[in-house]
Amino acid sequence: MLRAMSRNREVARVLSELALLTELDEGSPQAFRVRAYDNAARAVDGLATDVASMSPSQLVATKGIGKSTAQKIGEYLESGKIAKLERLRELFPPAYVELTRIPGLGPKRVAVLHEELGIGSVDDLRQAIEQQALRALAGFGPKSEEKLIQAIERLGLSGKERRTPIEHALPVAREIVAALASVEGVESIEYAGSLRRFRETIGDIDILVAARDRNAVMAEFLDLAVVKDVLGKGETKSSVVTHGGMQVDLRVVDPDQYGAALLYFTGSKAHNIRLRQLALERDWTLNEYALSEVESGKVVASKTEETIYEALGVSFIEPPLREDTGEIEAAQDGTLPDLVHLDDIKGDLHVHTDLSGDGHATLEDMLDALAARGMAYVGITDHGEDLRINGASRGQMLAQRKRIAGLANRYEGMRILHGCELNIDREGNLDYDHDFLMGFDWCVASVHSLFDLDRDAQTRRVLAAIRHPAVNAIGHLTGRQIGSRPDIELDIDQVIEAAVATGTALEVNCHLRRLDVAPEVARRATEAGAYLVISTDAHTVRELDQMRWGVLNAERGWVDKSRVVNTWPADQFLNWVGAKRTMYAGTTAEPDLEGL
Ligand code: DGT
Ligand code: CA
Ligand code: CA
Ligand code: ZN
Repeated sequence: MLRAMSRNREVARVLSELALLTELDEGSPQAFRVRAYDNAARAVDGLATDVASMSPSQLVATKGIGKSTAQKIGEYLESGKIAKLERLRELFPPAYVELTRIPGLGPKRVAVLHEELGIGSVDDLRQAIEQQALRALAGFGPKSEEKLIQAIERLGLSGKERRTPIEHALPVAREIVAALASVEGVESIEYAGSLRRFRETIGDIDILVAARDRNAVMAEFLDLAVVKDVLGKGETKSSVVTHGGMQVDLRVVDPDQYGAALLYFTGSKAHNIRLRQLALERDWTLNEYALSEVESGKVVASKTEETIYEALGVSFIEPPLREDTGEIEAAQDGTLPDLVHLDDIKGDLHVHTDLSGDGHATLEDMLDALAARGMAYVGITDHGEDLRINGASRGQMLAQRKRIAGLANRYEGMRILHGCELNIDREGNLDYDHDFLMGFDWCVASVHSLFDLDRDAQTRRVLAAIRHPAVNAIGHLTGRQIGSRPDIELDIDQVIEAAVATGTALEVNCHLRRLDVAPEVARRATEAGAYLVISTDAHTVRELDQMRWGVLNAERGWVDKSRVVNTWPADQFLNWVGAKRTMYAGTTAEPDLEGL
């Protein structure tokens, strides 16, 4: 059978890898070639046609793809390899790449550590620090040793098993699933394990296939371009390692057993153990093949997860909840939250256009794409003036407001709020001035720098932003970047309390690198009565599709749909937005909200 799917995702992933490794090689993300590969990755990912069907001249004619990159794409499509990439992979294995993500390091400093001390992994670095070996190097001292060890610990990077941030694991899994879905005889396919539960870091990728003929899909799997080494191959299970250093397990089961296998391999282990106890109470057993009677072996349920949960007398539990943190009890009592799903989302309230220095699409392109996604209301939130490289001046903001007003008729049925992403400075001050801020329909305020301030200082500045009448939401609250930047230290309880008191939402940032607030914070906040807003923070049209990841992150936080303001109908949402502003109507100076 011919492969119906396009190879765009695969080629985009290869170009991104090439950009990353070139950055390590050349020492700067601004290097010309790094930017060229990055732009090309974005361009290929956004293509409407299959990159594999395009001629070299069509490739070069595509915006974002230069001549030399087009050649590399051609090389890859023809041979499955890019010579330069192969060379860079040798130079920079995955353990080395991980080192460069540690805050305070970076390509150049890691190169020094590698040359001077032979450090090639986080564990090497840890040992060297314990032996106080770094301080002998120029540019390093006892202080940097201490900072690095703290970062390693706060990010959970040391130890035997390297875990991969979901940002890097998920695209690989989706690419493999897409590639194998069209193989002859495949009836169902999904990724399972921690990835399906949407954990923020992934040990290994588990892929499950239902097929009557196992050989075809197994052969195709071992032959994928993403595979570096085969660790083991068998009739029902094979394991490989990708070029990015991730292990992938593929299991092929009989279609009749797919539900039982999916349940088992989705886990978590703790959740499985609890389910098995429920089965035993009924004199049944539950394993990866079926739920069945102990005595007779007769199968009670096995084809779908739904039938197994039903037979066990509990309601269906969505994968992100399966951690044995109360979901079994809640499913027995019928008290599971009414989880939010992608089709509940009616608005995206954190969207950048090319008015932000790091935005890539025009206002009209973003709005077209939002309208195509059926949004009932949106907030355009380019950076405020304080982010010097990226932000917009007052004049630019006012011009944008006018432009939006002029577009209102073009997007009937979609209310466009003119907003701003404000920067919270060291003291908690925001961009512009009070009156100018009150002129926006909607504001998100976020921390973009000074991640090292102490807990009191961080908490104080975030509270100040929450208490500002123009601020409707706090963007990416903790500033974390999974696997590479720890969350800022904050008194989360105080933040939640102030959010509740002022009617300010906490954002669930959908970017896979952020997923901020984290599920635990989302759970605590909503239990305490706070509202959330799930926002893409898109800087490209493509990133608008990230909404689904924020939704899954909120599910993992047990968030009830009613707590998510952008699931509300437009009227309810707009009333809520207006409420905080009118609370302070007529005030000319910053009101003192300390007492709230
Ligand atoms: P990871 O890979 O460390 O991010 O986490 P998981 O949850 O993907 O774990 P993994 O890959 O070791 O196994 C996949 C699933 O298989 C796991 O979530 C539950 C199931 N499983 C694995 N080992 C056991 C076990 O010893 N007992 C039970 N009940 N289930 C297991
Ligand atoms: Ca796994
Ligand atoms: Ca596994
Ligand atoms: Zn933003």
